[in-house]
Amino acid sequence: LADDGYRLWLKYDQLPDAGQRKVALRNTRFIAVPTNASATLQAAARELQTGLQGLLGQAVPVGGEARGKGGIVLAVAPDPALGREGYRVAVQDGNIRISAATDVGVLYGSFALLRHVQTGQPLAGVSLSSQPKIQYRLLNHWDNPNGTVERGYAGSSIWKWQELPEVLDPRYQDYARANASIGINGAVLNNVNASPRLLTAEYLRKVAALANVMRPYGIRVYLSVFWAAPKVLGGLPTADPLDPQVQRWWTAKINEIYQAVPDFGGFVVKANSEGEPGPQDYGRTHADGANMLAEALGQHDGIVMWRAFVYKAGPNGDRFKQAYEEFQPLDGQFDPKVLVQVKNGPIDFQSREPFHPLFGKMPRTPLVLEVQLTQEYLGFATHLVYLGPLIKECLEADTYAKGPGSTVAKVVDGSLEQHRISGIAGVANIGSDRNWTGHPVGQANWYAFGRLAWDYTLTAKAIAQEWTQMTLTRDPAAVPTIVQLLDQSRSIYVRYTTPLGLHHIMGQTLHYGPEPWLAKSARPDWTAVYYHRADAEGLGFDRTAQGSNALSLYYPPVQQQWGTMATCPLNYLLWFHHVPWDYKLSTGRTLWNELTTRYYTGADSVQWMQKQWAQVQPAVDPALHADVTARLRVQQREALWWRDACVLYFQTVARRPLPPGLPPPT
Ligand code: GCW
Repeated sequence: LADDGYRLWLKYDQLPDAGQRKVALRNTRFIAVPTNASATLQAAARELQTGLQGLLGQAVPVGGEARGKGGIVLAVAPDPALGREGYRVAVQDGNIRISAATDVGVLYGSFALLRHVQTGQPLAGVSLSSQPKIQYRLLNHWDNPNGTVERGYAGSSIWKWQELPEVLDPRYQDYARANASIGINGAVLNNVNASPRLLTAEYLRKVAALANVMRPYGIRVYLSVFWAAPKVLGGLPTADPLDPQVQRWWTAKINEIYQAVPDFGGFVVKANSEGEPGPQDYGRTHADGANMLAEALGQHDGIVMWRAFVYKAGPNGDRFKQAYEEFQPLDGQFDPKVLVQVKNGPIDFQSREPFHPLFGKMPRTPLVLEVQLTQEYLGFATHLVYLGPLIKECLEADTYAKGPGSTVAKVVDGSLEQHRISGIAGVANIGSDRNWTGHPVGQANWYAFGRLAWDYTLTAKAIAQEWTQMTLTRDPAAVPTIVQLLDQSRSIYVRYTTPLGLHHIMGQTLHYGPEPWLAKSARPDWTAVYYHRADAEGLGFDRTAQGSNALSLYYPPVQQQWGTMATCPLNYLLWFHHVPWDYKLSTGRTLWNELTTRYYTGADSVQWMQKQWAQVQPAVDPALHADVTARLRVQQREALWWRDACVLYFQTVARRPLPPGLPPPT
């Protein structure tokens, strides 16, 4: 049977090495779970049983008591060193003991043990221990009640609202398993451009049904909120957060939600952004709005994630600065249950952005990092782009808030300011396509997000390797070839689309393909020429003191590094500087020559990607291999489209010949 990708990385196909299977079988003769085990422990035992049977080719019995030695024992025991969700897997009294302070910790430990076997590591003497660095690790679905997914490229929504709550698609459980296996512990079910419908009694029953499926897997459900719900659902004349009627409406609504979903996680709010209503409609601040919801949550164990993605039209403002200008002054005003959710980066999920200047500048507010897994600006589900390096780059960026080493990761995990709560969110790339993500390699982005949310010290490469071994092949020659391909893919994409810090020059309506010539739009800051500023002198957006001065939002060491053309890393150069075409870069080339060279080498590199992929053909499932091969063909064609469109357009402004050796655009 062809591999349709449905099983994701939870494939559990038999280990090829018979010797390894034999050793593993000696250590997994039984799975002992406490009697009266919770649904979570039962899920852990079931997963181990299914997984090991597949991997080792022999059924493993599940029972109440350890039957001597050579089995797996699941144990819940207090262990302050592990926190609420951490686990330990160790050999004890001749058994492999998976222990944690909570049931869900044991579940995470069980998945860790399976991953250990799946990636071909020996079971004898196994010793694993880990706990998450970030507390709320969430997927944000931009799914609408009508089944569409905003910026979704993998089919319609996986939530079949009209069939719920009666019909429970088995996919919901597989979704929960996949998330639990990488430590994701929350799902925001609906689009941040939220329909008020989700808050109706009718939909809350459906939400509750989904929550019931996810609960055993340690996943809580959350909802995005339509700010004007008290008006459109409650019939109130206002949605002013300071109006007592509005407050009462939300309190009652929240109580209703918790009746249906006792472990409901809380809310995400997009307010006063891109036309959405919000507290500013009533002269109130984001803090007024967020705090009202937090108060209405009362004693319930829920949080409010208030998005900082705001910007307004205006020819003189720099959109780069607007979230900062609106939110930074509110630091210290938010309720303890509120986190402010900040995108990577200051503009909008571009293929490479400098880190958002809010990180490190709101010390009294926990900040959620929001990354986009669905490839809105990175080639949809057609271009192969592994996002591990992108997410890592952001997390490792140094804000210098408290001196060197004050990374975005340390802001986000709360350690820099000793916050009580911390969170990270990935905008999901999941849809109803049989393989979940459209592009088979999109699965790696879901996987990498979960793994980094749990432990951002893992390298993007190590994660790519795990995923490859679990999902594509265990062939020792093929694995490094694929890992190299994944690891390079994002920088290649940047090269043939937006090298040297260019940004927001994509096709305007779909956000697909190049449109650097776009000069007119309903919004002055929504054109490509606004962002690249190409003119007879040069290229790039001057964000130094001579320009928009967005650079001043960062701490001085960052300002210093990025503040001059000579010291600014080439990857960010055109984000911050208007660089003369003939300016000599550290590569020895002029800007014009470097720019065009990058477009050409970037597009050429897609051929390299094709070759790498062709090489591993014997080691990968034929259907899956053919699928990726076909998508790479599109990618190759479109890399040339990007290259030619951008080079030819910028040439009309730069009026310079291509550097010697580059063939003319096709
Ligand atoms: O990137 C933009 C998208 C919008 C999205 C918005 C946001 C959900 O083009 O589709 O809306 O960001 O993040 O709010």
